[in-house]
Amino acid sequence: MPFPKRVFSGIQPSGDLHLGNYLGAIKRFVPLQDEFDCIYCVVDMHAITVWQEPEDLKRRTYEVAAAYLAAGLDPKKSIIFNQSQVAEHAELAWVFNCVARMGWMARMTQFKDKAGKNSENVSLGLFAYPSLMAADILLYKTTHVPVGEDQKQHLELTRDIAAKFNHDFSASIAARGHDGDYFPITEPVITGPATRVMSLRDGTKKMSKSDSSSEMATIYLMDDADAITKKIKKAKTDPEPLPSEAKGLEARPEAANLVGIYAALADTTIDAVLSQYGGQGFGVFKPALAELAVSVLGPQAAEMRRLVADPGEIEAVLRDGADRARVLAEKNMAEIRDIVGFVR
Ligand code: AQP
Repeated sequence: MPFPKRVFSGIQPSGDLHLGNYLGAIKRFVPLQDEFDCIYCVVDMHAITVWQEPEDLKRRTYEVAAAYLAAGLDPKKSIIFNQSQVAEHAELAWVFNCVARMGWMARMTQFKDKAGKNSENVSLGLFAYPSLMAADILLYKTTHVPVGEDQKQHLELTRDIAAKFNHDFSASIAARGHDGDYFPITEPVITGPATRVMSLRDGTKKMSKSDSSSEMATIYLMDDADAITKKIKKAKTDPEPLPSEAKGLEARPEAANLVGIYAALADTTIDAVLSQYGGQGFGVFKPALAELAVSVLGPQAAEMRRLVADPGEIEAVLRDGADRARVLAEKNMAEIRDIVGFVR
């Protein structure tokens, strides 16, 4: 039997949200609400895989929720909650720790990047991160996960975990009256012109919450109009004018990045941007991009500030979302315990 369509995605409250999080994830969450049952999570348990000051973790949890609401997520249509309020995420992650293989985890490039030369000293949670992510997704039998390009490998691992669970427990799944696989093989949804927004100072490096190399590399969602404009005007570029076709952006990572950002902010395509700006230099393009970015991000930043100033509204949304998520999670987790053979 096909699985009913369901979307799940999440963002870690591990740093200040940036344009990459918005274009690669949050903005794309919004239209999906009209097509799917959607669950959007603030993944605070993922965030603590690296040290977080407790007060910062709280503040950033509110900020991610505020960014969701300010971007247009509707808590009546979508379930919006923070992960730690639904304990079944941790419980299923443990089951998946026993399904996933060490070799699968050791291949994760994000772990290698984050651990760097310090791999003996990072938390065990950072190594097991993809297993918790698989639990987030599969706890709700999610069929579609909108994410940025950097999460592709983790989603492949989620598919491997689902397939191995379905295979290892196939007899138990069938004995409990389930028709076919228990978990769906989830589809990543990585679409649009800005699935990998790059640093404004280095077009080969991902824009990231944890990039402390330069203030000017990252546009934060809470930046004011002056900061956004300054960062775009100072963004690294090359001396050539923009090409009139996308092919001309190959081997020009900084130019490709800015054109991709423009296209995503304007809800258009890279070709359409180049048909308007092809042949023009950055002296024309950058001010146009800055104006567009301020017009899209400015009102959202104002709404985020309003929401976090008095977090009562956010707390109510997260509590209600967690109550609704828990109903789904408890039902599925009860079945999973049974499939695994836990006595209750
Ligand atoms: N630069 C990016 N371009 C497009 N999408 C991006 N995402 C992150 N950076 C970019 C997408 O944002 C969502 C949430 O990401 P996350 O909170 O799980 O953290 P991350 O992927 O590890 O991204 P960050 O912001 O760079 O955090 P740090 O610095 O902590 O690693 C995901 O859908 C992600 O793809």
